[in-house]
Amino acid sequence: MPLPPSSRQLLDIAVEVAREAAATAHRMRVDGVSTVATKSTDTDVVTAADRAVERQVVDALRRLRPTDAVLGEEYGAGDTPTAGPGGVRWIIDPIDGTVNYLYGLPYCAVSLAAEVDGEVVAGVVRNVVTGDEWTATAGGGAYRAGARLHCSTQTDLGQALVATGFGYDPARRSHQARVVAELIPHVRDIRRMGAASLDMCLAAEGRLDAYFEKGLAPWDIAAGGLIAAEAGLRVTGLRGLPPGPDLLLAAPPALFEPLHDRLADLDASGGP
Ligand code: LIP
Repeated sequence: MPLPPSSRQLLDIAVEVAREAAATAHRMRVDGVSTVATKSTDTDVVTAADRAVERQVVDALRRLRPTDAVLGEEYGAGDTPTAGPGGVRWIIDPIDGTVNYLYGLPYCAVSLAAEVDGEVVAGVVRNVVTGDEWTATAGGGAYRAGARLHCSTQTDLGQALVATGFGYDPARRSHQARVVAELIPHVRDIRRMGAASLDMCLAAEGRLDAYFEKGLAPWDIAAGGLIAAEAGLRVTGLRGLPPGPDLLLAAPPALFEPLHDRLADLDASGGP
């Protein structure tokens, strides 16, 4: 019975595959991309690159680790096997920040994580345009360009730069906008940049103080959430829940409680 792969081995595979995928995404962006479909609403777009990149990632993972499972944004689990006990499941966002990618804005990323028994143990987020790359292993820290990352040490919510995002459904967006409208007088400022994984990576290195969003999918959360947690951020839902579609909050220890409580009071995890 072969030994299970180490987190380091899984990260090495993730980085190799993500770099090749990001190169494809960048090349397709230079060549010109267009929307090929929409999903939940007419602004929730899918480009040919989203689909091509996910197919490339899955094909690469099949070659390298043929018995692993996958979960991708565009093709789900495909025909890959279910990950049994101790098995590996790869969680793929081929292009996080798809609207930015479609508009040629340099804030979009390939996000790839390895999960074992429900725990993300390795993850990589690579900006498709800039080549900036963040990595982490569970218990092994978060890194960019060889430097270990540490989150913000900000202690005053009123001085905090807080990122968030909005869903695609108009009714949900109205609720989210109301939350932001009530929050913004109590923080330094808000940033909405359009890619959850990159927002969590910037929070991991203190270039944002905190991040929250309702409506994220597992592929938005997996790699960026590990990187944020390994950099010292608390990554949770509200009221003791784990991070998930109701809400993800990533905040440094000193800001967590005041920001959590204000978001709970504003019903940030509620609404449509
Ligand atoms: C995006 C998220 C972002 C959110 C966007 C969108 P996608 O993911 O990363 O945080 O605000 O609405 O959901 O759709 O580009 O993979």
